[in-house]
Parts: sequence; C-alpha cells; structure tokens
Amino acid sequence: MSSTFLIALGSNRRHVLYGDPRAVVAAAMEECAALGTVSARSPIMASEPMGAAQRRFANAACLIESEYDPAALLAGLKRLEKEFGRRRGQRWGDRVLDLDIILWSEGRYTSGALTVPHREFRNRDFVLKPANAIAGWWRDPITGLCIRHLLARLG
Ligand code: A4P
Ligand code: MG
Repeated sequence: MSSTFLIALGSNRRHVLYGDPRAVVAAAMEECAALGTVSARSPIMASEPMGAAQRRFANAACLIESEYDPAALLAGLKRLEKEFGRRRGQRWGDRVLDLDIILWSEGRYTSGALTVPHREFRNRDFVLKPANAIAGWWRDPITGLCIRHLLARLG
C-alpha cells in the first residue's frame, strides 16, 4: 500500500559536482524519485541559518508517494544524504544535504530514533514556508492545525 510523505530538504554548502546549495536541493529533489513518486515540489527558498549553522540555507519541500514505511524511507533518505557527501556528527552545523520526514499520511510513527511528525517542524519557518507552497491543507495529527495555520501562527 502506498502512502504520502512530506519531506523537508535543506543545504548550506556547495557540492563539488552539483554546485551551490540551491543546485544541491534541486538535484536532491530529483533523486527522491528513487524512493517513490515525487508528486509535488516546492520552490527552493533562501533562509537565514538557525542554530549553530553559519551560512544561508536553501530549503524546499516535496511530497513522495511511496510503498515504504517511515523507517524504510528514512533509510533511503540517509543513503541519499550520504551520496551527497554529508558527514556524520555535525549536529546543527553546516551541511551539504539534510533530509527530514515532516509528516506521513498515516499519522504518527515512532520507532527507535525516528519520530513522525518531526518534533521541531512547527517552530521552523524554513520548513513551514516551502511546505505551505505544496501542502498548506495538510493537518498535523498532534495539534490538529494545518500547515497554513501553523505558518500563520509563527508570524
Ligand atoms: N530523526 C528523528 N525523527 C526524524 C524525522 N522525522 N526525520 C532522527 C528525519 N530524521 C529523524 O537527524 C538526526 C537523527 O534524527 C536522524 O538520524 C534520525 O534517526 P539528522 O538530520 O541526521 O541530524 P541533524 O540534522 O544534524 O540534527 P537536527 O537537530 O535534526 O538538525 P535539524 O533539525 O535537521 O536542523 N537553518 C535553516 N535556515 N535551514 C535549515 O534547513 N537546518 C538545521 C538542521 C539547522 N538550521 C537550519 C536548517
Ligand atoms: Mg535532519
């Protein structure tokens, strides 16, 4: 059975082949087709770094229809991050590519380190803005608020 995932993409470092962060995010959205059908892609948006990161980010969101469950999809996303040269252990630091599962059409999911909905997404405009461009109607199962509403609430 296929379900839908809302994925957030972020980059604030160049990749030797793909180029600047915007190009990295564009390429990563293409590569997501390896994990299912990419049914929507947001525009790529520039954002100021939040946390310990130093450089501006390119952020985007996409919808993936996939046969995978969340754990299997996360494994696929981590494989992609690795292909793009992401180094482990650079928490909050600058990165070539960060891929997060934000929402899942089947609701909540918790297993091991993976939690869906993503724990922090409600407070992050760099996630909510791109997400709102493709899935403003999608309702967060925890708060009952849709993405459009969560974004408006951030102000
Ligand atoms: N994990 C748990 N839940 C999830 C989920 N829903 N999706 C676990 C993905 N992973 C999830 O994540 C660490 C571990 O969390 C994963 O291995 C998985 O098992 P990570 O992405 O490898 O670690 P991280 O990204 O270094 O740490 P953290 O705290 O998750 O950072 P964030 O939240 O990803 O934030 N500023 C702007 N403007 N734009 C950005 O995109 N991104 C960050 C990183 C900081 N500042 C930013 C941006
Ligand atoms: Mg992440």
